[in-house]
Amino acid sequence: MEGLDSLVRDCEGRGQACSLKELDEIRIEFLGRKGKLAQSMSLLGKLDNSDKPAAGKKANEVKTFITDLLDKWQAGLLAAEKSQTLERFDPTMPGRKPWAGSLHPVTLVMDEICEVLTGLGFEHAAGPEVENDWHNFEALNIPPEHPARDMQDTLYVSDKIVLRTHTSGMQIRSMLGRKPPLAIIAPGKVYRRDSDLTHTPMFHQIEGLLVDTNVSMADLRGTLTVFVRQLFGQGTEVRFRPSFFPFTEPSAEVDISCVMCGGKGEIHGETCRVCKGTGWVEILGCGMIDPNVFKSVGYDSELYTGFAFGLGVERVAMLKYGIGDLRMFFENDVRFLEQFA
Ligand code: 2NM
Repeated sequence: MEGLDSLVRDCEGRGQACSLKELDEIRIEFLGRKGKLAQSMSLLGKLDNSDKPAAGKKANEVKTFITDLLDKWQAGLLAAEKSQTLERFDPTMPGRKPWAGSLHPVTLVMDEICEVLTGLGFEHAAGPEVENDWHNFEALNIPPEHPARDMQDTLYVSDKIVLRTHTSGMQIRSMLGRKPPLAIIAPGKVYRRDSDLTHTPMFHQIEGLLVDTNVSMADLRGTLTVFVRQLFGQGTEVRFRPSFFPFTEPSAEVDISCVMCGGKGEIHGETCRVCKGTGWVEILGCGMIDPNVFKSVGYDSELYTGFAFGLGVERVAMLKYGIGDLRMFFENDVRFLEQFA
């Protein structure tokens, strides 16, 4: 009887048991098949018969008591563990947003440019990325020996089939299909055999074309000035420099005041890295359509004149968003892309 009482005190004394694992060990120690209670019970057989009923009853009470005690501790430990994890959850914290896709910066800029130009009255044209020699070169006054046709610059599919090196083929198709007046834009992927820090074999281009009677270089200047100011801001300065393209005469390149330094050429006394200190950045090429191009599509160059222009979308996106490395557009790193959501 005394042994049973001390068993209860012994077990109560373990109340500081701190882990569920320790509690399991205590349960085995007291209630296991070879545990302390089982040992005490095995002594019952040696008692006088008259003492056996009372001792048996007592042993059962002790067993129930210890079982209840250990169950109570276990419940307490489980509750404590739960409060360490689940119930530490703070319902006032902002939730995790589900992942949402976003448009690629090149797509965003392409859409924006197209929106400005359709706002000015240009219509959308579309055409194939795999183009034949005539639409990509011949019709555009690019003769057979021109360096642009070189294997070094153009990706050939076969002798007379190329991956388009510009979107002009679409404009040739449009001119073949209808008469002036006509104002179209041709956006899309183009391919060149070029790959370094500032060139990729595929990039995006938008070209515009307008043909009518009495179209002049002044119309070209006015249209492109309005266009770049809508794209880069009304305060943007624009200048035209003489240049050369086989499909236009005269030709020009258009610079805008640097989007980074505002045309000053320096920021906080340091040379601007975007315009290299010149205050200007090149944004597009343009010109008056060469009569030979009109001849290719059967337009009377005595009756009609027109202008065209072309720009690289990645380049515009880099200037608009201040991106210093062209490769960012093609790596598809989500940490880069999600900034444009
Ligand atoms: C440019 C620069 C100048 C151009 C010409 C034509 C076409 F097909 F109508 F003749 N489309 N685009 C053109 C003219 C493109 O890109 C720098």
